[in-house]
Amino acid sequence: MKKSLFLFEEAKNYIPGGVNSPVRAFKAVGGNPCFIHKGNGSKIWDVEGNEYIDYVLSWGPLILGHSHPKIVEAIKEEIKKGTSYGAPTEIEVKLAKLITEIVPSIEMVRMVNSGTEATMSAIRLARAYTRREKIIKFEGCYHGHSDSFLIKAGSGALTFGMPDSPGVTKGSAIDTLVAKFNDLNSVKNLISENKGQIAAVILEPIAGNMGCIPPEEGFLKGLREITANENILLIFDEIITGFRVSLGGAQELYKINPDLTTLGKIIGGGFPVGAYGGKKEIMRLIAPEGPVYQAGTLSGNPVAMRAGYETLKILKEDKDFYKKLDILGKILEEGIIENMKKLNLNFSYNRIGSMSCLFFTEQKVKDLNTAKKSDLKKFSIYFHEMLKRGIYLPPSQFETIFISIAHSEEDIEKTIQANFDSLKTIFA
Ligand code: KE4
Repeated sequence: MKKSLFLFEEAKNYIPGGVNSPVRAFKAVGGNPCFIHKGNGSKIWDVEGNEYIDYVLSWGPLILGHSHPKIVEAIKEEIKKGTSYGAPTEIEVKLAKLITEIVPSIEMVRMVNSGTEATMSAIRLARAYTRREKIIKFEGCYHGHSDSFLIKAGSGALTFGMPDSPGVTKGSAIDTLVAKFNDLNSVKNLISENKGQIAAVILEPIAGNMGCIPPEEGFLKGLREITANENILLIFDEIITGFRVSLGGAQELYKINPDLTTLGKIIGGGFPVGAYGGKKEIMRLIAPEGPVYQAGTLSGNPVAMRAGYETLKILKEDKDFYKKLDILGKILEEGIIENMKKLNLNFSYNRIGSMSCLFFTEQKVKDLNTAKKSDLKKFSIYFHEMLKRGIYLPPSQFETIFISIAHSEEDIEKTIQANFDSLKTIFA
């Protein structure tokens, strides 16, 4: 770990916290981050040459695994022609068309460069379309770092949100209301307290940022009904779940039609991309067709578009893709559950397809409060025990592991064994 440590110390001189995104610094689990040298398929190697089976996959984008040959070839071809023109290109039209074909609720889509940009823009659009200012988000759901979302529940769930970060003004916090995931009544209360003032409800249809938490029976359907009745836009943030839990995302899995959807991660094939889309009637408000301004120097750049296009084409053409991913996820889940039985442990395990999370609590985890019951100290030890055994997990209890199609059954078996040995070391 010497070289990683040296690099981390060096990095801290020039980059806040030595990282370009906070979760990478291992603060939640202690120790120092591995500096990664390369990735291929399901594996990554750190700068010391240690090999890991990767369950972070760049926080979701790499559903095909690292350096998929077809993606590498396509990017090479694209880059040889040029990298960015700040002008329209054919490939961005092809990707937009493909997304609208795969996700019926998205009739039009605008490309941006990150998930944060996508959700920030979607909220602006919702406010313009409804001429209302307030939004409802759910505690524990993460939608990027724009001011409207760095908000925690105000005192008493019926009052306004409060800044969750210095630099976020009361002015921007006041328009964000915070409900509880899987609790329709918390939404109904906020709506009745703010009649006619709410532009949108935004959520991760399957929460991936407080560990993996699926929606309970009726939750999404109830949200769709309540928002439709109140002329509130329903925004599905599918930046994780889009093309992850099924080709058409969570909205296909649960058969719910949101008014707007935000995308990212997988649609960029490993390059910086975000997108927001939905009904033409709403999207037509976006400049230059409409008055709602949103722009971006590298939005729709041909390299990222090509990587995303080729990725989605592979997902669309392999009719068994998601079945294969789900089988891998099932084998891992059953192996971990079996391990816990052998060790007389009964921790909570949530899984949807190739998204899952082992919570260090025996409580059923269905929202942020129950997720917070997890023993974070034990999780930290588990994280490092698994790392020692060549398994690279997200360095936080409140994240989700991802499996790629490049993960082999051998990788999964090795992970199950490492899980048993790690749990035994901690709890036996
Ligand atoms: P970005 O701005 O990081 O591209 O996307 C923000 C975002 C929006 N919506 C959802 C559902 C997300 O999960 C994210 C970003 N996810 C985190 C971790 N789950 C990215 C990792 C990081 O912050 O470094």
